[in-house]
Amino acid sequence: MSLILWSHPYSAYGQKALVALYELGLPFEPRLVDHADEPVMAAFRALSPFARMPVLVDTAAGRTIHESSIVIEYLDRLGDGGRLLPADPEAALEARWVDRIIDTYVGAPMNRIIFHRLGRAGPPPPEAITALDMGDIRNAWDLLESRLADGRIWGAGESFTLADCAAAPILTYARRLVPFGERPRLKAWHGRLMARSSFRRALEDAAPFGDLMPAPPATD
Ligand SMILES: N[C@@H](CCC(=O)N[C@@H](CS)C(=O)NCC(=O)O)C(=O)O
Repeated sequence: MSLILWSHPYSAYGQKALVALYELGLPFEPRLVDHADEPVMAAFRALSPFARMPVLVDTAAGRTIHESSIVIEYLDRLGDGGRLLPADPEAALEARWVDRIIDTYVGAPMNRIIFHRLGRAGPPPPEAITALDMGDIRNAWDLLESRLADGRIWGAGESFTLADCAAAPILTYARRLVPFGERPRLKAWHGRLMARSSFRRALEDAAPFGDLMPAPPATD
């Protein structure tokens, strides 16, 4: 086996890469990023410039790949190609667009809020900063709700792509900070993501770690 995935099963971005691995059926060896294990963390920090997971190491190719979206592009090439990044350039553009919106305006503000709540990112930020982060997530919900108005089944069209790998875990966590509210298409898409077997497998991997999210479960 030549692929090693450095991650933690509870990590949203780690799950994003996991969903891609399970979709493509690629064998890999999971390597746990265990914050309590200093030698493991030293090895991880040496691999990851910002100490962020996931990191994919392809030992056969002698390559280390950072950033979940790039990890998925790389995995898609190792698979049959043209699946998670569609071969059609317009469809690929849409998949990348949805992925960027989710990463930049949902995942990044979500992680800022979570890491401060967990006490892992210095003193709490001023309320105004948290309000801006929540506002970005709310705007992203509106944008995605309107993008889904064309009746697409998945995030970027009729096939499951990079956009859905990103959305499955990140929407699942972020809706606990900013509820979906009255956005029926977003809710229905998330329901389909929750039922997808690749994401169910990723959630099963995370289950032994319990619920680490510093926010109440979604009720909407
Ligand atoms: N832009 C990065 C974001 C990765 C990221 O923020 N990962 C979080 C986990 S979800 C992380 O590693 N945080 C540091 C930590 O948990 O120690 C990507 O797409 O891979």
